[in-house]
Amino acid sequence: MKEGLIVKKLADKFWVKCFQDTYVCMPKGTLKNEGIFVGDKVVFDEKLNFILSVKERSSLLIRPPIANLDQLIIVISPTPKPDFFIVDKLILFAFSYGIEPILCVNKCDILDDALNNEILHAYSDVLKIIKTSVKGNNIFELLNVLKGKISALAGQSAVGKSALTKKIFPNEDIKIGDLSKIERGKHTTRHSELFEIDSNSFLADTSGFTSLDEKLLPISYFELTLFYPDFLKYLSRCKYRSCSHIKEGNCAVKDAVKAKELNVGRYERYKIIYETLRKEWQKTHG
Ligand SMILES: Nc1nc2c(ncn2[C@@H]2O[C@H](COP(=O)(O)OP(=O)(O)O)[C@@H](O)[C@H]2O)c(=O)[nH]1
Ligand SMILES: [Mg+2]
Ligand SMILES: [Zn+2]
Repeated sequence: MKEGLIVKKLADKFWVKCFQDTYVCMPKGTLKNEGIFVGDKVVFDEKLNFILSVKERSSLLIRPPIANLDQLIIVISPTPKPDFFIVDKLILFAFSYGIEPILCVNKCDILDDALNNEILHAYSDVLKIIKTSVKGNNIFELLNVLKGKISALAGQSAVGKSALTKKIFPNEDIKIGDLSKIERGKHTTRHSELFEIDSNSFLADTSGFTSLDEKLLPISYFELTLFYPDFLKYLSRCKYRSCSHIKEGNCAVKDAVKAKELNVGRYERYKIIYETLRKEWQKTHG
């Protein structure tokens, strides 16, 4: 028996990495395929190539479906235009599972000041921001944050997740999409795979998406503000300690939005997510 890390899953087969060796295994007995994910640490029989059990997880993301992530690298780019709703939701998914989100602004070879300022204004108090350009051969900020961590790239289609991955792993068979085809809704990254940078650093490229359902967030509406570090620093100046920053008077967050200290778009998206979560809660709690 050995312990290993699931680095790839295809149909009913799992690639289990154990030091320098990789074993292609199947789950044994009552273990179900659907219950094992890339990123899982497993106990396996190296002679019979059976996975015997899955170790306890620190987290399991749904989209992308990867276990035990340390970091979620949320990739955006000037084209396609950032969908900040997806960004906000990915940040919330990461925070709520105890995964560190990092914002990676890719294609900075074509980034203009207006978008750059918008991104900084909305997110510099929320998470670490790095810049990359595959075209400009500039990925060192990304390489830096990947050290010693299990990370996944996530975000919209065509922002350059696979191009970044290919840059780091030139020998791997990674498909980079043709922008025009992807815009017609074709996804090029079909399965998740953890690529090894060194024995304790791994990176997964994942398929992009066009939307993300906030109803899947493991957060109740009244906890939502706790996952907004940029709002939290104003909370002590709101009149009510449980201020939701929506209908209450004397709200320091609303004042900060008016004063353009806080980003209006980020606040408007917050209200929409809050409302969805509130309705969800009412459905289940009457
Ligand atoms: N200008 C520019 N284009 C890029 C950059 N990175 C990726 N692309 C292009 O963006 C398109 C989509 O890339 P891909 O990696 O497939 O995106 P994914 O869907 O996020 O995996 C391809 O045409 C890439 O060549 C970059 O840094 N600068
Ligand atoms: Mg891709
Ligand atoms: Zn408030």
